[in-house]
Parts: sequence; structure tokens; C-alpha cells
Amino acid sequence: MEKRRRLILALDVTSRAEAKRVVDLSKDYLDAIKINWPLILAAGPDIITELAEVKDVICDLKIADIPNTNRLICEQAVGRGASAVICHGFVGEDSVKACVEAAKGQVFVVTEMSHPGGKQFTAPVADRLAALAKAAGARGIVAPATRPERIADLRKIIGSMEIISPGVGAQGGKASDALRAGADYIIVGRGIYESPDPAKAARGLAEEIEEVL
Ligand code: 3DU
Repeated sequence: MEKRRRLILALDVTSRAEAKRVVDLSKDYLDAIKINWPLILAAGPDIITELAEVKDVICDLKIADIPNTNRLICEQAVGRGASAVICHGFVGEDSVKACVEAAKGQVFVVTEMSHPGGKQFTAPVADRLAALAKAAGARGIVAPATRPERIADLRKIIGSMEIISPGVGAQGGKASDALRAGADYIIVGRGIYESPDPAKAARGLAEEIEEVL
């Protein structure tokens, strides 16, 4: 995955045609496309391969199972062209390690989630989840742009590992705040794909990011 634009599109649309439209309009401003269950269920898993021809694809499957099942899921995602996957850490270090092995290290572990409910269960254990991600050999963590101060806290735990950060725009976070707090990449979904002008929205974010770098 390139580290140039620092912007990852969360492509949570539910048709292949809409996915293609949004990607065509915004791709010049992106380093990667993150896809989640809505698009994979709507368009089928071949969408991973199709999009991987345009940009690096991160499969945000929030994998959270026993090691063997995690391995099987990662093999399917990577086999179809995913450059990285996202898994949960609360299932334990052995489950995360299974992802790391199957995805050859290209794994991001969810820590504190960005939505209000993320404070209930993920926030109290987020520091431990970040430490687990490091111990398991993951590439990075997912940390909340809605709480930039937590990005800074988690950065102290993981050192030079990467932080990808959702919660910008629709959830209330600001790209520049998350980057200044230590995020490497910003993840934006609705702020781009629900915009009447996705190209303009992505360009605006790219410019905001550029100013901070
Ligand atoms: O709020 P947005 O529409 O910009 O989308 C954010 C994306 O990031 C979406 O795909 C969601 O599943 C993912 N995500 C979070 O929003 C928060 C997390 O803690 C982890 C992932």
C-alpha cells in the first residue's frame, strides 16, 4: 500500500455499479480501498479481485474467531487479492497470530472503536489490544479519529506500527486532528460515497491531509 495520499476509502456501498462509480471518481486521491461486509455480500467476493486491480484492497471483515477459522478467512481474502485484512483482538493472541501468518503480516487489529458504543467494551481494553497487536506481529491497528487523544495514547504503545483511523466526517472526527495525533492513514466512507460530488469530497480531504504532512 502506497503511503502518499494517506486516505483510505471505506466503500460501504451495496452494489457493484455504485462501487465502481465511487472508485472511478475518487481513486486519484486514495492509497487504498477498504471493503466491508455490505459490499462483499451485495457484489460477491470477486469484487475484492476487481477492486485490487485499481488500488490496494483492505478487507475489513472484523475477523473474530478461533485460529483455524481466522486462517481460512484470511486465506480466502488474500487469495482473492486483498493486500491486508482487519481482525479483532479480543479473541486472543493465538487468533490474531493465525491472521498474521495467513496474511503474511498484513493485518490491522481493531482497538478502541470510533462509535459511541466503542467506549463500552473496547475502550477499557484498547491499550491491551494494541499491545497484543504488537506482540502478534500485526502491521498496525485501527484507532478512532473521533477521539484523537486516544490515537496519541495508542501510538505510545505500538511504536512505529501503522495506525489507520476511521471516524472522520459522518462520525464527527477531523482528518487533520487524527493525523496530528499520530494516525498514518485516514479512513473515510460516507463523507465520500454519500457526497453529491465524491471526487470533490475526496480532493478536499486530500488537501486537508496534505496541509498537515
Ligand atoms: O463512518 P464512515 O462512513 O466514514 O465509515 C467508517 C468505516 O470504518 C466503516 O466501514 C466502518 O465499518 C469502519 N470502522 C469504523 O467506523 C470504526 C471502527 O472502530 C472500525 C471500523
